[in-house]
Amino acid sequence: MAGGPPASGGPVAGADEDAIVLWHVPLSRSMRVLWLLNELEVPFSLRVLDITSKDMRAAEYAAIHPVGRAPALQVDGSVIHESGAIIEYLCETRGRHLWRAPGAEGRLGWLDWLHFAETIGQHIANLTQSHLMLRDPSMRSATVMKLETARLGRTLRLVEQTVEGQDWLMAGGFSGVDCAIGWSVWTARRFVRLSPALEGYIDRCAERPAFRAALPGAGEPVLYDRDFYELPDA
Ligand SMILES: N[C@@H](CCC(=O)N[C@@H](CS)C(=O)NCC(=O)O)C(=O)O
Repeated sequence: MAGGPPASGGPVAGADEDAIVLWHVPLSRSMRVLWLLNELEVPFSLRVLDITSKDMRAAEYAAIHPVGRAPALQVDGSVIHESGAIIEYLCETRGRHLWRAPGAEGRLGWLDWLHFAETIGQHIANLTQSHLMLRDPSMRSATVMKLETARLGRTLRLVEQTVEGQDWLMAGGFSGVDCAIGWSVWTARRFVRLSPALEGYIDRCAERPAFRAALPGAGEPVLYDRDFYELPDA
């Protein structure tokens, strides 16, 4: 959103503007970025936010992310806010082996996967809201939850078709889009049962040391409190 909300395009007041800083809600979409930063082995600082507290709405954080979401990343003197844009920028500037540059073989497929992560992500967000944020069951719609679960499962078919035949999304091996889609599939498993091919894919993701280093540390607030959320009776 450079050129968009006021926090974009400028360094964070009082912070070393050369430093990479990630604002992160453990287990949320910002885990995509934390995982990638670990893969890249670049120095960075982590600011952990608790989504259930007032952290995200505090004036201090509004100066970083005017919409109060995670991730936010300070990098190269700017703050950027979309996990997909962050992944592309980090790969372009710090991990070209995990990128597909314009003109390179696989470029279109790489871009498609990067953005498809948010097609999956929107259903995860809706289900997270219904199962976790709407604590009073009378506020939930069982019909919408059922529909969102079916729609989430359907998005995963595209990933399944690909990882049935190869370990990673790109034929050339692990790349930045596995951080985007891998987190999405790994999180989707809290709401839908995965096929063996998808289980195999997230097992390969979860075996990576950089992924393990992106899991919540002891005492950090966690977004999800169980492995699987059953649908309520309609
Ligand atoms: N499309 C954005 C979505 C960011 C987003 O909505 N993050 C969630 C966590 S997964 C959040 O901060 N939610 C807090 C809220 O909605 O108030 C991205 O991929 O970075």
